[in-house]
Amino acid sequence: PKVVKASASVEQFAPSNIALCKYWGKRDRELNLPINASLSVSLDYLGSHTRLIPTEGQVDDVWLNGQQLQPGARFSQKVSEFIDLFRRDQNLYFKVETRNNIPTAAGLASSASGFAALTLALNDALALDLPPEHLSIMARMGSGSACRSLFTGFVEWRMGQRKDGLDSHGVQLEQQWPGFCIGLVEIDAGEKATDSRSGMQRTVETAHLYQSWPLQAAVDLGKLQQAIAERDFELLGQTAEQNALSMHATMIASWPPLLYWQPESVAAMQKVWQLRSQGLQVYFTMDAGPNLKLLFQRADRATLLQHFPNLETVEPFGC
Ligand code: 2P0
Repeated sequence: PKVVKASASVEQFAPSNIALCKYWGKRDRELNLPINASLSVSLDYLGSHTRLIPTEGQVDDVWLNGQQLQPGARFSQKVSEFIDLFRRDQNLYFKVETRNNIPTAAGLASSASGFAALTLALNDALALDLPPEHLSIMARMGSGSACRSLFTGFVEWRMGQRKDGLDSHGVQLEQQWPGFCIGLVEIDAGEKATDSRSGMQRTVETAHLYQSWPLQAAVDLGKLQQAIAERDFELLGQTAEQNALSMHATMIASWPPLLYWQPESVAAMQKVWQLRSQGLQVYFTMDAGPNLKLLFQRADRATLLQHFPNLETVEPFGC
């Protein structure tokens, strides 16, 4: 993109997102190009606020949730390398303040919303005026799943076919689903031992089972599109839960094995299955961590809260 000199400070917000069909595996690690298409739902007001203030310094000064990071810290380096894509060889540095309002207790990843908000802020600070799909492509370079956080509601990440990645970005689905709820079940809010980036690389390189993953994802994507178009909650829930468990199966089949679950994760899964056997329409999905995200409808919220008292619920399409 064309770059002009930044002047005033800017602030932008981007939501976190939960994938119903997961992104797991890259065909290009430099550009974050996925092996499969994915589909997510954005979490409304839960996400990252990022402010950019031009500085006279010769390095970016990165703050996360009110704390200044060391220039050598991993997140700080990732942010600075991402700004390099916009800065190129210009003498242009920022104080970057990112605040996540995602309840830390929920243990949700914040890199998706963080890089999406940073992309939007850079677009403003540098007066680039890039169209949404172009912003999504840029956000993807920071973190793959960030390309979905550029949009609200249901979002499909089209994997694309080009080597340069210019056709690999998020696309917002037009359908809304009032009453669609997501519940965050905290099992463990701590840092995970293996981040997604190295976890997916290990899976692609060592799990023979991974060969079946692109097929599973392609079938699930079609089912989810149908479920969303027809507001078929059972089809959506079944597909999302099976997709998440299939992704975890490829992780477990890696070497060294990758098991993100804790005993309490399994107990929560069994609780969901038991509630379902009693007629409650509740499903779960899980990412590269021990926490569960429950999928249900507003009418079942009160009943569900009796069984998961600490459930933090979000309605991506409002009330
Ligand atoms: C997803 N995850 O679709 C999947 C499910 C985790 C499990 O996207 O290396 O942080 O920055 O492209 O985007 C997390 O992966 O990885 C992720 P990079 P990212 O939500």
